[in-house]
Amino acid sequence: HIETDSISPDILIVGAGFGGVYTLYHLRKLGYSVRIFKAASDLGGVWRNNCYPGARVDSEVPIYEFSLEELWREWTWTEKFPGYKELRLYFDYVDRKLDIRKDIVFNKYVVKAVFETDTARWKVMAEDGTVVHPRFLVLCIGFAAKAYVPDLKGIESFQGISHHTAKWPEEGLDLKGKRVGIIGTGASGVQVIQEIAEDVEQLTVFQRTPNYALAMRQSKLDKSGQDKMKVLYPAIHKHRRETSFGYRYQPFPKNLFDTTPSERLLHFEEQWALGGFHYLIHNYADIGVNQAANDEVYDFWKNKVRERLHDPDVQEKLAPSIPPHPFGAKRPSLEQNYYEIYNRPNVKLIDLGQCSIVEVTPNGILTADDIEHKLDVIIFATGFDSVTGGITQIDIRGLGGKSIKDKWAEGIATNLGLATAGFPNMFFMYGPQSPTAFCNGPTCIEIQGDWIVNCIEHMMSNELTCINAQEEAEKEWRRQVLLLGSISLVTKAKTSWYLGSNIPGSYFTLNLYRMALLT
Ligand code: NA7
Repeated sequence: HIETDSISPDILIVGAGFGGVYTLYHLRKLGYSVRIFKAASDLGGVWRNNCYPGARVDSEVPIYEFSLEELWREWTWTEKFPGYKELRLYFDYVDRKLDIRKDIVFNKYVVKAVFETDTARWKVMAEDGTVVHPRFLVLCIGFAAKAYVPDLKGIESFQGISHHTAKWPEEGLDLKGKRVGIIGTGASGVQVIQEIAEDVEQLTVFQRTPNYALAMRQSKLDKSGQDKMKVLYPAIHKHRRETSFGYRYQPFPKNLFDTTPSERLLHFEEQWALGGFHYLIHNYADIGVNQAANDEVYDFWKNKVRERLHDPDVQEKLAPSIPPHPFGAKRPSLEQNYYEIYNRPNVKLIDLGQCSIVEVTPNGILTADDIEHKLDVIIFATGFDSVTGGITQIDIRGLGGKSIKDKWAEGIATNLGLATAGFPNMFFMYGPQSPTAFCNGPTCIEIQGDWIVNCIEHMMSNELTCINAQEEAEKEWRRQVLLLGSISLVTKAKTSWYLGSNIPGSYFTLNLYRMALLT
């Protein structure tokens, strides 16, 4: 091991996305020595890892940015929903303003962390042998740090090019004139499909479950318009902390069947016209818990989608008469021209429910109808071992040498989704049992980041050595998370990263905090 105590900080943060940068900035301002270890070669978190064609955020500005005035005051976005290139430029700008990079050690992939009781410090090891001994360990690795590729028969035999969306080559990939197959129609799949369909010779989409995608209604932004809006930013950023999803808008404070059919049709049309997540979030308060209300929301969505598709068979595959899961039980993507793509002659949709994948062959993908789909490129838009996968792939050992993976194999337990008993002086954010999937990233991160920073400051200024989550407290938090999950229709989806059930043999419980709003 290379002992590098010269960089052993008071606090080690893992990850340099929104969470890592926010926490570093605030802890450093308090005078502590802080370092970030970052696996990639630059900052930007999820926007560093995801550079597949069409990668873009589904939350609009100024909701999706830091709320620090020293940052938003001089920054101008060019689009309401920025793409990954602009988000990377934003992180460059953040670095220029806050001088972040100087405290990040890049290409440091953390593989192990052991809590040493005699010194009450963590011993953290990176893949290259670097070892540091921070007092506090803060994991800001996001919920999508571990990509998932299904274990398909013959996968190694494919002679063409294949990539997972989160492992896309930085230099890009020329898909012009290629026969491309894509597995997965989640947020990443939808974005890739609509971006590449026009360029490729043939696009074959292997869909297991249709995405209930919503119209993004993207728009260009200019400086003068944004400058005028900036007088509202403090209120907008304050308000986003107070809404249940961390956005500008809340669920509509009425139950669906307390309205007339005409009233709700008007409401649906208005939310639809606004675009983004309005139709999901600012819909009636009970659509997440009442199946009959949810069915109405689904039917309106289905009819809107079907209007855009020419082929009745494709209509049924993309917007089925019988919903495979409740509306909102899985995260809808925001789309720009996703549905029109399926009217193109070079796009083929394979419904894996009707015809499953038998194996990957050297030349493509063989389906159960004995057709070999000849492909030059296979794109795995198959998601992540989400939420816990990024944490448990690090060999983290707390009191008594117990590993976090073993602890959570018996069921996830955290206190407030911020810490877990037996792992003192360690915090995580935007992870298990916190609002994660149900909260705009920067909002959740700033709230959790403030809590962690305040806690560390309290300990440092009072010369307290150790903080450890209490088992009783985490039992109560787990009870609340599961209770909220149990009344939510979210648990009705068959395969969902919200439940961990997208990974074969994994959990099937809502391990995220989902606020329930009932009127
Ligand atoms: P998601 O949303 O988990 O989507 C993964 C997709 O891959 C989804 O359509 C899955 O189908 C599909 N999938 C997964 N395994 C298989 C197998 N074995 N065969 C066929 N299809 C499969 O990941 P994304 O990267 O799109 O988005 C993740 C989050 O990142 C997103 O919610 C945003 O918050 C950002 P399924 O629906 O499970 O039937």
